[in-house]
Amino acid sequence: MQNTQNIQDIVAHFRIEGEVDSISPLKIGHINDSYIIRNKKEGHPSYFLQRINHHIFRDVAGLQQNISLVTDHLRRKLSEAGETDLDRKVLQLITTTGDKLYHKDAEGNFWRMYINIEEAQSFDTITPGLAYKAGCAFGRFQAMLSDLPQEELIETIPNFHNMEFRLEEFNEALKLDKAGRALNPEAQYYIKEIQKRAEAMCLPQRLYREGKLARRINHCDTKVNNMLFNKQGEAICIVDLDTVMPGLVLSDFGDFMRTAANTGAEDDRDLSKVGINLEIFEAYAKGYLENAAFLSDIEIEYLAFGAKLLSYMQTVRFFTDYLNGDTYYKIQHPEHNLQRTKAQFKLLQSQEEHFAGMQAIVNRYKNK
Ligand code: GN1
Ligand code: MG
Repeated sequence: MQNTQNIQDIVAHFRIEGEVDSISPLKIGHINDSYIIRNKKEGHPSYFLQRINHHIFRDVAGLQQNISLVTDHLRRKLSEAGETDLDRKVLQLITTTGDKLYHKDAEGNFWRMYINIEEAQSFDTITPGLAYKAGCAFGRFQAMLSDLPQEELIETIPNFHNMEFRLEEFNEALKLDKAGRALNPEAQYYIKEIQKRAEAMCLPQRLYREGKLARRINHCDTKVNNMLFNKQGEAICIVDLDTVMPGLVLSDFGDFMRTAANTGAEDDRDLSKVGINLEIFEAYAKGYLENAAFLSDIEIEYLAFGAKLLSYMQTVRFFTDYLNGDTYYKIQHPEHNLQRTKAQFKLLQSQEEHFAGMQAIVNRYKNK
């Protein structure tokens, strides 16, 4: 995080209305740094400023262009549907004084700004009622984007949810063992468990190659806390659009379940708390399937698999970062990535145990 004076200088490069009152850093996300800029002048918005992690998002211009295309498209759709108050329903980028979608500072950092959505809340754990609304909202989100041509978007992180690629990264990390962590018995246990499932977990990637599963425009980070709700508990806006790009819908469905349909936290120290929450699973599946009319039979058939896949993928990604010496995710303590690995793997085991139940839920709500 930067000091306030530096941030003030950055803010001055954007076309904001009113006058800066206060700047406060926000502790959200594992990747970018975020700040809220409050306005001194009444009637003017507050703003959300982010330093984009350009080591992870290598093509910042392409990334910002994606977000601009997607938010313009969503705004047009909502407006055609007669919706109002659009700045609370779709992220609104603020351009720089040079009319660009981001600002590059003298140190080579990249910054972007949005209008901040006031009186909104996000949750790390939710009720079935909210999960149902989130399911409806993510289903509508994909439906609204279904006629935006995929070729117009870049892959902001190539192979982002490609399991074969994530396993290649894992194997490379294992071979190099940069942090000298691979040989300890605990790590050995997770290595074997990852390897045991590797082939089965690459099935969707094979189905895609065979032309059986299609790619659509996905969010690719449908964590429960990327959904904003208003004070009345209505889902209002989907945020964190860095990874909106073509992908398999099972991964968006799965990532929500990974984060919301878990009785514990993503990085719970107490593994006895971690497991699938089938009530949340059911509520979200119902809302999603009611709104995602575009899905093919085979896409529906693999939704529950998507939940297992995303927990497995996140186990592999956290563990790979642990083996690499914690270079990707922000960590709060030295063993954080191992702790995350354990919690994600525990969730996967619980999903494996309840897989038939998850499939039955999806079957109950399809075509309704
Ligand atoms: C990262 O943006 P954030 O921190 O919510 C990651 C996701 C992971 C998630 C795990 C660009 O998301 O893919 O699922 O952490 N984003 C990127 O919590 O790698
Ligand atoms: Mg993100």
